[in-house]
This record gives sequence, C-alpha cells and structure tokens, in this order.
Amino acid sequence: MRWHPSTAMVARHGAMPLAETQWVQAYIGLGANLGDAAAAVRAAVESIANLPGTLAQSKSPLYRSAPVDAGGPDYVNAVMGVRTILSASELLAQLQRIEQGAGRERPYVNAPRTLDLDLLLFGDQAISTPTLTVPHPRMRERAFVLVPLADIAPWLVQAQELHAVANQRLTPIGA
Ligand code: PH2
Ligand code: MG
Ligand code: MG
Repeated sequence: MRWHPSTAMVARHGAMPLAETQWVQAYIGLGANLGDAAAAVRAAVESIANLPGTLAQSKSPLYRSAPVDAGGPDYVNAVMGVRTILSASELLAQLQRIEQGAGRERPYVNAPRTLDLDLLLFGDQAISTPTLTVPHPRMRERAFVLVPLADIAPWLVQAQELHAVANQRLTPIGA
C-alpha cells in the first residue's frame, strides 16, 4: 500500500513521526447490486487501499447476498479493515467520493446502487452526527456484514450473532 500524506493531513499533523501518529483501526462495508457489482467492489478495495493516510490491512472474500430491506438484484458484499490517520468524517468524505466515482445515485432510500461504502466501526468510537452514526446501527442484524467481518476480525463478532442471521441468504463467491 502506498503512503500519500495529503496537504490537509500535513497541515493538521505537522511533520509527525509515524510512530507518534494516531492510527485508528476502522472497518468498511462494501456493497453493490447494479452493473458488474463484483468488479465495482474489487475496484473499491483498490481505491480504499490507495486513500491518503490509510493502510489496507484485511479484506474478506466477496459474497453474493439477497437484498435485505431493499429490492432489486442480489448484492455483492465484502468487508475491509484499514488503519487510518484520517478522522471519521474525513474517511467518510473519501468513501463518498469513491461512491460518486463509481456512478452512485440516490433516487430513494436503499435504492439499488453501483457502490455503497459504509463506515462500520472506527476504533472503539461511538459517533452520532446528522451524517454519520458509528458503529453502523444495523450492522449486527445483517449477515452480509457480520459474516465477512467475522472472516477478517472474528474477535468482533459473537457466535450467537452469527446464529441469529443464519437464515439470510449469503454465498461466498471468491476473492
Ligand atoms: N445494503 C442496504 C440494504 N440492503 N442488502 C444486501 N444484501 N447487501 C447490502 O449491502 C445492502 C442490503 C443498504 O445500504
Ligand atoms: Mg449500506
Ligand atoms: Mg451507505
């Protein structure tokens, strides 16, 4: 993964040695159900790995999943772990920029989408603003989040939680 400190980061953090920088472990949920959804998710993994001040750490396999609380085609979903020196709002803005680059439109709530990037966890922080709620409020009810999260961070998911979502259709489709 490459290291691209942005001007804003250098301004805020100064010429801080890496060891003193505050790295936060974050988890991002990826989803798509329009167009070539698997290609969109794979491209987003690369885009996230190339974000400024962000190191990709882990990526789950891709899964095909039935839409939950939504219509349209099956989704492709995955979860990625990163370490970042961005703030949660900076990371969210970057994720939204990647969504826009993939042609994301928002005609109505839970509309089919070319790419959806959700900030699931940001360290152990609880964040509640009009534009961002972390932990993601519905992540523990959704197999398409919990199963890939358990692949890469099993200590964050309880067996009982996986059991509770075992009825939701989810099939691994590879890397
Ligand atoms: N995302 C939603 C709503 N429903 N269902 C699946 N299977 N996968 C998703 O990513 C998903 C969903 C809202 O973001
Ligand atoms: Mg979502
Ligand atoms: Mg979203």
